[in-house]
Amino acid sequence: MDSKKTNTTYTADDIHVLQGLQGVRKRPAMYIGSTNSAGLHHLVWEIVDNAVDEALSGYGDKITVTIHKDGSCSVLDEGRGIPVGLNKETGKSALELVFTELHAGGKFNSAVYKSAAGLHGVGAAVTNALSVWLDVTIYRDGGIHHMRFKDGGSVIENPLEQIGTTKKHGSFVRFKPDPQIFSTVDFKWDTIYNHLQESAFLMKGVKFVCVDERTNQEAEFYYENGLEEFINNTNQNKKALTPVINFEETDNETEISTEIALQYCYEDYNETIFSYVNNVRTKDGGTHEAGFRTGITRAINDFAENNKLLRGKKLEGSDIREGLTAVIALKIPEGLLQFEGQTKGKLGTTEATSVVQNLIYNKFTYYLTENKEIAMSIIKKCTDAQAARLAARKAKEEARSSKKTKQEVILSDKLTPAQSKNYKKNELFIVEGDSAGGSAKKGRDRIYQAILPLRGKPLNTDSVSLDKMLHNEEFATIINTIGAGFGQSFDIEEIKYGKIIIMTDADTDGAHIQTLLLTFFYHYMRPLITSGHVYIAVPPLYRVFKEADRKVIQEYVWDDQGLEAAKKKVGAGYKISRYKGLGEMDAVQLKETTMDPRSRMLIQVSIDDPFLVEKRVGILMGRDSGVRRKWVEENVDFNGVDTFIEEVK
Ligand code: TSJ
Repeated sequence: MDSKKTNTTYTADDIHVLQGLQGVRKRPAMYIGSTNSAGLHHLVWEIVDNAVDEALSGYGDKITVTIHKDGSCSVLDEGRGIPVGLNKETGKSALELVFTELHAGGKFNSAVYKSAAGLHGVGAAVTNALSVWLDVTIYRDGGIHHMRFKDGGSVIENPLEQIGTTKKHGSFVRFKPDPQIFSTVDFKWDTIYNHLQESAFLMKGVKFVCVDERTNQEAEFYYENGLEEFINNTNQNKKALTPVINFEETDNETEISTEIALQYCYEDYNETIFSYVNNVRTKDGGTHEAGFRTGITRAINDFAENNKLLRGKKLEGSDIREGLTAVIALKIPEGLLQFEGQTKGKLGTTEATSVVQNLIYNKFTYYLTENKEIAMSIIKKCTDAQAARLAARKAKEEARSSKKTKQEVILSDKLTPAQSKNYKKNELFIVEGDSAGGSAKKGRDRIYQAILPLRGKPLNTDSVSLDKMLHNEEFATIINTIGAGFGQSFDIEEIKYGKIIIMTDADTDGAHIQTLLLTFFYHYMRPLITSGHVYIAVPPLYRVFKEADRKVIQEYVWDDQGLEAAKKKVGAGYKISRYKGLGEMDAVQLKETTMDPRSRMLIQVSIDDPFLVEKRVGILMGRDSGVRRKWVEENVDFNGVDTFIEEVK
């Protein structure tokens, strides 16, 4: 196919086009965020978003993403097909522009609601620019049309031509990412699977298929009651207090359409709110979330007041949102769209506040009136939360006014405390096992590092009652040591350590212990994670060393790639020890490699994507231990909590 055709390269007219694509290659992170695995998958989302836009416009109800054996990935839709006719002035097709001009996609798209592609998506040209080749097949107007690019879009390997006839319509785009750009070109099944499932929840009636030809895995997502199934999926390991409650309405004046699904669960002290605008996550919330919060708070307060269910004081927003899971999905016409914040993750559209607030107030009030029993259970949950909050506040005030100072709080005898009272700088190491705990105690900097050894596996707090958690010695000790309460009364201002560092062996058990601890923090001290106080210590995997002239030359190695370099550095005659656990290191080694800020490696735990966290916590903590073990073994990026590595100083 290639050999007979002459390659078409760009002429002088096309210089600006090339510059655009080359700009993407020069600074890929500016367009796709990073060149790691997240950036790699961004290439897929750019393409998928276009297919999603087509489905949103009402064309095509099936989107298939395939990971191919040759390292390429493809997306197929059943829409109208990207237009292939030539523009008389430019002599170019819309198709060519889509793949060579930045942001061209949106220009041709007249859909009322624009999704990611039309919003802050950067377009299919970016995927082309960062691929070694990209191949397009369009089924349209009875014909099969084909075009192929290579070398980051700088060469048209096959100009657009009709290669056959068909009755089908749709677009097929396949591309192979450039390994010179990305640190990894390994597409991850889990990543694509989760993204497509999330899209399917938001686009009821559209089928998403995920295929991995490397492993012959295939999954299909099709949800008729999108958001309801989203909530069911999120809450599958929780105890439901109410059914999933759905509301839907399009505002006549603004043409903003809103869908909301919500559910209350027992023994959950957090609120989990996912919001979307035109199928794009608004991870920093914004006007629609604000409207939701005000609306639901007023609806419940007014209902409770009218039915004389309040004990005096009004419920606060936090009382009402304890144990609440909600998904808010808006479709906003382009003219009203406004995003804020550095990553554009926050909705700024002012109209959205009153639209959502009125909708939830009116419809939820009506629902409560019509469903008295459910209403009663919700109000009880809220007034219980209120009572707990007031009691905690009272206890805190009493503790303050009594003579007992902070230092007098009795700390566990297991804890080796730090000497300093500089809480911001202090570090708490939660260490797996007594023996490693012993080394850590010796190796620590006693001024600001404290050690708390754990015996065995901590309790799984995803499946036990609050009461049982509080009676668990390990967690009672952790709560007491951190010193800032838990659940709704957790107060981040009171924490006694700026860094809480989980230190376990680098094996499956260690990963499981991390997961259990993070599950606990996630459920009972979430602000500790969201404001970046929780870390995972990463011990080295190897020590490469030799003795020469009565001196020891040594290098610690954290990953397999680093091993060769370390061998060269140490030189002939080296020996390697492989660390299977923390216990194999003596106090000096543990200090040097894992505890001393000048040389250690830490992973800061963050919650980038609560959708994934909820889901993975579900997998990890659910009843199916087989699924869990498989997951733990396959995922080095620990625990379903997205992580990044702190720079090694
Ligand atoms: F990303 C992409 F451009 F490569 C891409 C676009 C990838 C995939 C898999 C699908 C698509 C795509 C684009 N699917 N459907 C469309 N639709 C159009 O481009 C289109 C078709 C007709 C009309 C029209 O007004 O007649 C308008 C548009 C935008």
